[in-house]
Amino acid sequence: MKTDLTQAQIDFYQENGYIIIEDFLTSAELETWRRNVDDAVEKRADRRLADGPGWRDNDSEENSYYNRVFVQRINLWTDHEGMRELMVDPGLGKLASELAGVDGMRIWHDQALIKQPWANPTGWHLDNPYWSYSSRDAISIWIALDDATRDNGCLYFLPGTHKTATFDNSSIGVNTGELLDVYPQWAEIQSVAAPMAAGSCSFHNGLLAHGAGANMTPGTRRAMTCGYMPDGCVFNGIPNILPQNYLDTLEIGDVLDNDKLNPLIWHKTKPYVTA
Ligand SMILES: O=C(O)CCC(=O)C(=O)O
Ligand SMILES: [Fe+2]
Repeated sequence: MKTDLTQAQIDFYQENGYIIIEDFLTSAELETWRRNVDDAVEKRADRRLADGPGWRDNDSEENSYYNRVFVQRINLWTDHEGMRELMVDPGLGKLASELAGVDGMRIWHDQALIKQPWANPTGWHLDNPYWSYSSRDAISIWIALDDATRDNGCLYFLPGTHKTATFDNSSIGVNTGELLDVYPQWAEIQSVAAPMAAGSCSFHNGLLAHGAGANMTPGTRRAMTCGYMPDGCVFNGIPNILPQNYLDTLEIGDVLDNDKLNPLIWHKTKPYVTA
């Protein structure tokens, strides 16, 4: 795993809100990621989250479009030992922290996002407004487990939008461009496609506008992703993936420092978890 950054890469990320790191994983590492993600996703069956009754794939009208955007399996690190070892790697936390310019990072949630053959596009959206904390330094990694191309649903970014985004958002729904109704001032920005060879990765800011194309091929586009929370962020009242028994203990403004739910995977000075 390539965990060293140049100042030019950090500057590019800060300016544009994303960065692509080619050949991030070695071919041996890529095989390990593929094996673990495939196994963890298979064991989840139709459950998006490890526990809780809701959020299964189903054929309701509300879900029928979204279920065909991607197969989404969240927090695989919590119920698959192999995924846990991969996701708590301090190298990931160090990269995310250095790009974002913060002292340390916690896992917000991971997710496998698998665009199956002929899948719908992923509408333009921001990530951080979905989450239970609000930060201009939130960041996600997206690791290509298959070659991601313009044909099978690679990511697209609207460079620089992280600088002017508020926390308003649109849902990932049937209208791909709905986010531009919320932010009409972005409608003239040229989008950037991010095709990536398997084993490459990108990082994007939690307030950067991004989406992905449809899968116009009979092949599968697998990606493993993780959203990170800068250490010290506070609860904003949005439940997102937090379990009810934890939500019951939280007031708006409380620091989200539960090491079991949101492990600190890297920090400049504090102790952090190691696999
Ligand atoms: O892979 C996709 O289709 C979308 C990815 C995405 O929105 C993300 O990683 O935040
Ligand atoms: Fe996203």
